[in-house]
Amino acid sequence: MIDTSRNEPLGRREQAILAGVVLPHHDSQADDPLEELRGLVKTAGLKVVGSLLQKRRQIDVATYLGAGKVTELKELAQAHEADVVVFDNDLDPAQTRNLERELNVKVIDRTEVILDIFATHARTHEAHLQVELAQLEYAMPRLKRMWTHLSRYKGGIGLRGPGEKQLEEDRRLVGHRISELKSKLAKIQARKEREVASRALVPKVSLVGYTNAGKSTLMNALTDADVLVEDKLFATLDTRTRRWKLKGGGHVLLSDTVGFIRDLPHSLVASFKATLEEARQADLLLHVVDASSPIAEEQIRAVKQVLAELELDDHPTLLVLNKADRAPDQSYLDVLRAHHADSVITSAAKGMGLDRLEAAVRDALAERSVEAEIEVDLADGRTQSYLARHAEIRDRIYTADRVRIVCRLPRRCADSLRDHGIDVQLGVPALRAS
Ligand SMILES: Nc1nc2c(ncn2[C@@H]2O[C@H](COP(=O)(O)OP(=O)(O)OP(=O)(O)O)[C@@H](O)[C@H]2O)c(=O)[nH]1
Ligand SMILES: [Mg+2]
Repeated sequence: MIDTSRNEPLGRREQAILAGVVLPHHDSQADDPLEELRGLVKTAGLKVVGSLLQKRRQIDVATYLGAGKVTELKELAQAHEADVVVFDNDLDPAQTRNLERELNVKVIDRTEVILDIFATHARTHEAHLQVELAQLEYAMPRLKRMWTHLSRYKGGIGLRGPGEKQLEEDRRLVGHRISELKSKLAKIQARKEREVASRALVPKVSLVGYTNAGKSTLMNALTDADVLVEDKLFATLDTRTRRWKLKGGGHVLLSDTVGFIRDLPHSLVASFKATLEEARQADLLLHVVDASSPIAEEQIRAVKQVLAELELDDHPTLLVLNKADRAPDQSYLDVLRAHHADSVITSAAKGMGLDRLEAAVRDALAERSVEAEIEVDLADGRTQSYLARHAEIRDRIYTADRVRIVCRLPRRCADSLRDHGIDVQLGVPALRAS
């Protein structure tokens, strides 16, 4: 099991130096390329005592940084009595080993920090399983290094998560545990699929977006969810679903989900598929953006990339430009909005723009479902039960051996019935009026 009992490290906080290499194709608009890493490291409970950045045309294969910079980094680490050097770039196991030997302190990369935060924030059984899987997949090719760690250092970042006992097991046992976790998660996912599908009649809306964009705050503002809101990265790791009552009548099911980040470790994306089931089955995604961030566009791109990895990129999506109250000025918001046609400006914290958001959601959902008249054989029980599950049935008109079902249903269901050769006629307002 993962040790998540510890939120705050005991005693003196571990001291970290941040390090990164900026390569020519790096296109970040951020003033400080290490700013996000700084936030991650702080969220993980470390104290940042220094940083070092190198611009290079290409990386040094052995140590990532050039030899001169490695020496500089070593002096920096010594001067600040650092316990750990955190790299913004992904290091392969050999690079980590080489750097540790040169620097004589523990070296970890951004992925390890993210995994560590996930391990500390996991609350539910499912989240624990997912994090454990991601950690083991990350650790697998690095078992040897972690072994060295165990003898050289006791505990600390990079070693939280799969307990020390687990790391003492050999590769085969880790492999065995990985398949066990995968099959447990597959079962959870199958159960969730059924659960979410059984709520078919109520429209489903999912909040997705970069970590810290304000998804949970928006969830709280729209429903009485009372979910945890924190100025920390990855505050939310599991999905909460609440009923959102629309002012104009009716309601939808709104889900809050785990936040994304650029270069999210692939194993984490994969293992969080079960948690993202709500998003997968949503009729509409609300992509929440921190519109006050100077790198809002980059974050939008990163989220789109993760959505694509999850095969959610062709889902109907509405962009929510949140934290408008903190935006540098109106023109910044105008530019963002001009770039993204389907977007709504809000401030979840100040309760601004929520009515506009509701109207936009209502419109988007209305487009997603259609009024239809569907005629089937009375003997066709399969189609009738499909409609009972997926459609809001308004009327059934019987003839000798057929039934005409007047209903409202998701457009994709209507299309799928048509594909199966069922007689579907769209838009029959005359009957509805009666
Ligand atoms: N100024 C301002 N702050 C906001 C707004 N919405 C959220 N925040 C703050 O932003 C921080 C993150 O908010 P959360 O709602 O936890 O963000 P999240 O997207 O759920 O983050 P994760 O769960 O970590 O992915 C908190 O400190 C909120 O108070 C807003 O509209 N304006
Ligand atoms: Mg959240």
